[in-house]
Amino acid sequence: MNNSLSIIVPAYNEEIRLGDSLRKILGFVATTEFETELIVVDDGSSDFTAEVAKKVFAEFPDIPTSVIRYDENRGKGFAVKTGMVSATGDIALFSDADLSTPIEELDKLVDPIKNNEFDVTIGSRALDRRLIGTHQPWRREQGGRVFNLFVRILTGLPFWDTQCGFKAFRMQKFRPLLDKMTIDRFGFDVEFIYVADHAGLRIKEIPVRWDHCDGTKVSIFRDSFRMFGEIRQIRRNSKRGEYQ
Ligand SMILES: Nc1nc2c(ncn2[C@@H]2O[C@H](COP(=O)(O)OP(=O)(O)O)[C@@H](O)[C@H]2O)c(=O)[nH]1
Ligand SMILES: [Mg+2]
Repeated sequence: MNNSLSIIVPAYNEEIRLGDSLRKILGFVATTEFETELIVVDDGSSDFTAEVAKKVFAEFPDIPTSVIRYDENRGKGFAVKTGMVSATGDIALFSDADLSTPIEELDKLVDPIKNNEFDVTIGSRALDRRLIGTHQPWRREQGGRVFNLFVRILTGLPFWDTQCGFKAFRMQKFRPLLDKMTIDRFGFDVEFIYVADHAGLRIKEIPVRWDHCDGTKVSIFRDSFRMFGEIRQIRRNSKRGEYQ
């Protein structure tokens, strides 16, 4: 099995946080022996996100990189899917633009896929809370717990944190599932996991480090509300057999 890697970074109005993160990722990639490409998907930003990415990429001419941009903001899920469609790696990993999970954690997710133990690995903040340095604001963290409890009850999935922005996929197995995905915003993680589980892929939740970064683009009211609706949509889709 081949093990080239695509790293996908969805980015919405990230001109401030993105440059340093991309330099960290590319610096890390330069030290690894694996063939790796880096894809930034600019999710209809109204700032200089794409320009920042291109500028940093020009500093690392030896590493394959690309910037995908479209003009309308479609949501993190849509951005990640767009990156995956164009990814050429055997394994794809997506990471938040703020590197709340440091890129050095990559091996924890990628090695079990390389070793063919799992097909999908999901970073988790719930399994070992000692790995959390800076916590999310209290309300956000509690909201996350409630959300994950709902996810467990409503989907029957056995995971404790579906929302960490750090996940990896064996693309030969996951790519055929991409066109079943319907959720473009923050509920997409749950749909990814639900559909992968349904298709019999082997999924592992793995504790990773996490340091909350200020500058969140998430609105706790608008986005939580939407996310609960998205979980219900997943149940509806499933009942209608749309994930078969
Ligand atoms: N909020 C938001 N983030 C998006 C969107 N599209 C892509 N993203 C990216 O999704 C990632 C997670 O966002 P972030 O604000 O750090 O979330 P948080 O750390 O969970 O508060 C970042 O890389 C964003 O740039 C979008 O439409 N809205
Ligand atoms: Mg963040």
